[in-house]
Amino acid sequence: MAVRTWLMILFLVFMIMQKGKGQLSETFYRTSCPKVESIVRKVVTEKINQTFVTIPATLRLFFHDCFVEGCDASVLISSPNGDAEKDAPDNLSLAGDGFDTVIKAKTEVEKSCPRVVSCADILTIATRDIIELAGGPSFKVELGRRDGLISKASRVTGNLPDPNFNLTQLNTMFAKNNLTQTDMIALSGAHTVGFSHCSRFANRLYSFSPSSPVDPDLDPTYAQQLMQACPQNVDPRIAINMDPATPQTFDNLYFQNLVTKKGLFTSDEVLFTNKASQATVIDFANNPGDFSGAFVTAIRKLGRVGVKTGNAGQIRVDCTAFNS
Ligand code: HEM
Ligand SMILES: *[C@@H]1O[C@H](CO)[C@@H](O)[C@H](O)[C@H]1NC(C)=O
Ligand SMILES: *[C@@H]1O[C@H](CO)[C@@H](O)[C@H](O)[C@H]1NC(C)=O
Ligand SMILES: *[C@@H]1O[C@H](CO)[C@@H](O)[C@H](O)[C@H]1NC(C)=O
Ligand SMILES: CC(=O)N[C@H]1CO[C@H](CO)[C@@H](O)[C@@H]1O
Repeated sequence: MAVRTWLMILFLVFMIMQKGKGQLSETFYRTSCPKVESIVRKVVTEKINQTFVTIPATLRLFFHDCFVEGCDASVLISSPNGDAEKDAPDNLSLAGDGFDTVIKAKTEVEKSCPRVVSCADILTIATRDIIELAGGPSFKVELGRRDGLISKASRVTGNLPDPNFNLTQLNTMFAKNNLTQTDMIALSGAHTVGFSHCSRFANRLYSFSPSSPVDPDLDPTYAQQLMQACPQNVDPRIAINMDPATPQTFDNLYFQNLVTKKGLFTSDEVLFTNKASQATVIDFANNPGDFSGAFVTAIRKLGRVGVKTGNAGQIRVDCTAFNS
């Protein structure tokens, strides 16, 4: 073959390799840190052994990270001025065990592969692991995210969904993140584990409307139970299980709860009451496999939101601080 043809082939191979560098891949650390997934898995397992809260805390942390600046560990940054992403009003409810899981896993990963694995990828792997360890589906994760250089409380406002959102508002916010209505419904199934503070749904119990203080879309017996757990003027630190049936298992009972009007937030129950999304909720309630499949598709898509790859951002050494 002519030299020119060889050069052309070389150039193409180079271009393909360059392209690969800027993309997420399931084998991203195959040569640079082959043990990363088993290292993270061990830390996550140990942490869950200490406290169940690790599971919902890590899952919600991943969601909040991805929806603000993309999945880039921006939520982990601590600012001495108290104006980082995690300092936004929603911070109080991000449980510390999620942060602790990533920080502990990073410490272990750094011992084997210093300055190679991003905090954003560690959070992604840990999230996959907690889902599986809570009884949810197993799946592979794409890796190769870089850590972001921006973390601002002011960027949180308007980028996270509110528990009083209606279907249109939910769809709009998820669509901004390249997620469909089906993705949004499946991801809402994350509320099958974890806790909510009373303040996030008290309006549905005490001040829904002038004619009906209790939200008519709430099962009356469940509403009574919620009022007992969350009386008016309750200690703001009190939190209750979001899935009253199987609060510690990642299953599709969340959707069965919606069908029986036991969705905790308006944003949960509306998925069933609105005809435009009801069929999907009924499908997920009746077919656990459909939910699992849709959830895996959706959380892998969530993991691609706003990612930095290639030479963008940095690989943080300390997940709570930008490299100096
Ligand atoms: C669809 C829109 C969503 C809304 C309006 C919403 C809202 C909320 C609210 C208000 C809480 C209670 C926080 C507290 O009081 O401590 C909560 C908890 C939680 N959310 Fe969501 N969320 C949504 C979607 C998601 C998604 C997509 C995920 C993950 C894939 C997720 C995972 C969680 C988890 C695991 C908890 C429990 C946290 C804990 O126990 O520490 N949520 N959510
Ligand atoms: C977690 O706890 C179980 C039982 O208590 C034990 O068998 C297992 O070895 C523990 N795993 C880790 C990683 O600590
Ligand atoms: C959803 O809420 C928005 C904002 O409050 C409102 O404009 C819209 O009409 C609502 N849509 C439905 C279907 O209720
Ligand atoms: C959504 O997808 C488009 C096309 O792939 C991409 O350019 C854009 O950055 C994505 N948006 C987010 C928030 O990830
Ligand atoms: C625990 C914590 O960090 N709380 C802070 C949350 O953010 C608000 C400002 O939005 C601060 O006032 C809190 O101190």
